[in-house]
Amino acid sequence: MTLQEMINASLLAGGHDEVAGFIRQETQRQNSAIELIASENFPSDAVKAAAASDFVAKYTEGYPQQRESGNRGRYYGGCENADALEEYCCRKWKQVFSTDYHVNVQPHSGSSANLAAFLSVLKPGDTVLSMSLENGGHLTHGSPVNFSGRLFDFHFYGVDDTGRISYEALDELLYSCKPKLVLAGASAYSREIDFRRIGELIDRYAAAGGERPWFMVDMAHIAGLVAAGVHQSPFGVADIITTTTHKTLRGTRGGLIFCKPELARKVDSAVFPGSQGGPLQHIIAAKAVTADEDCTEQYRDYIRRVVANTKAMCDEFIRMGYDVVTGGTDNHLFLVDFSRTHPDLTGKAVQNMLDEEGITLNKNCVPNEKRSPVEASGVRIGCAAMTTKGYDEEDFRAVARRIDSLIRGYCASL
Ligand code: DSN
Repeated sequence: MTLQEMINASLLAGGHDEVAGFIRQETQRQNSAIELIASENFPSDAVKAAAASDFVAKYTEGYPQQRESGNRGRYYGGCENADALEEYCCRKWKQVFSTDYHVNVQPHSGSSANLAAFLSVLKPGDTVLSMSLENGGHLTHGSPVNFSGRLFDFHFYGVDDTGRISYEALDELLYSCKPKLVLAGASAYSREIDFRRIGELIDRYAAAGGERPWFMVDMAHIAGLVAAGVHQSPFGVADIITTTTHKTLRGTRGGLIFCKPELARKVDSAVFPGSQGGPLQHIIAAKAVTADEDCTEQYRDYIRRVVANTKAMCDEFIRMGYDVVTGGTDNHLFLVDFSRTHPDLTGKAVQNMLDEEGITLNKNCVPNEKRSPVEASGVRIGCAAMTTKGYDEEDFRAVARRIDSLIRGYCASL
């Protein structure tokens, strides 16, 4: 019996026919769709099994007894197994990134990780410099409709006319905004981010008399590439590093925070009791399994295939005459910009049209976007999920050609 069949049988035995039906339909959708959302992936049955374990029942506010930050001790009895699990999980994540940074595995999500990271070193109203959402940043990096933009004074750098991060603009903003924290990381950026260069700009600013800002990296999208050594690592450069565990790391939905050892106490306190109560120990179990998997050569090989597949699909779009932002990709995603080649086509229309054909992706703003984010002039395409399903470079080229044919048909029908 497969894991999904066991889940289905348990739900039916409990009389939860409707919920079982929703889950069966989602399984069928995931099995039949071509999944190109760059932030999604398919975790293993082992990850999903751990997430469904008896740890789901355990309250464990606090931290394991052996905690290097000094924030130790739980507020409930019966935590000896949770302690052992959480200590194991922390050790394994340090191994994934070959780092001696402190790690907190309790954040429920990327948003929770970022909130705690901000609270660990910032006060409300402090100035932060980050990449704008319109240019490929994250919602929790200062959007005015998000807690981040409401709590802190965000200023933004972005991309230049070629679609690449403008490190020059970032440098100028350091001097004009005098931020307390510089944040790097993106959700829709296809090129390697030069963390060392940002660190050097901060060093030069501090040497010129500026108060040294904290350097934080949200590596949620590219964490798997960092783990596999195919993207520049922020470890050793950034003070605080956050990530989700469900994108290229291919685990359960969740968050992690890494920090330099001297920030360990502040970060732990900002997670609990600062911004969260009881951790999700069943999800920590699933994160531990994810870390087990991500330490392997098999996983590193998977990531290398993700990068090769993404390049192959991206090159096929370029060969067919599409504009790809920055003219290519270094990672697991790329952006197709329709504004010159198909001026009447919106990202939203392409997303909806492809949805009906069983191809799942998301609309995305492009540099110098003229439309609202709800319409957008481009789409974001990621290859991590379908590489997990076994697609190779030729499969991805074939999907690119199918998308092109569907777009041609759609445009002809307008
Ligand atoms: N919402 C996630 C994404 O799709 O990239 C993280 O920002």
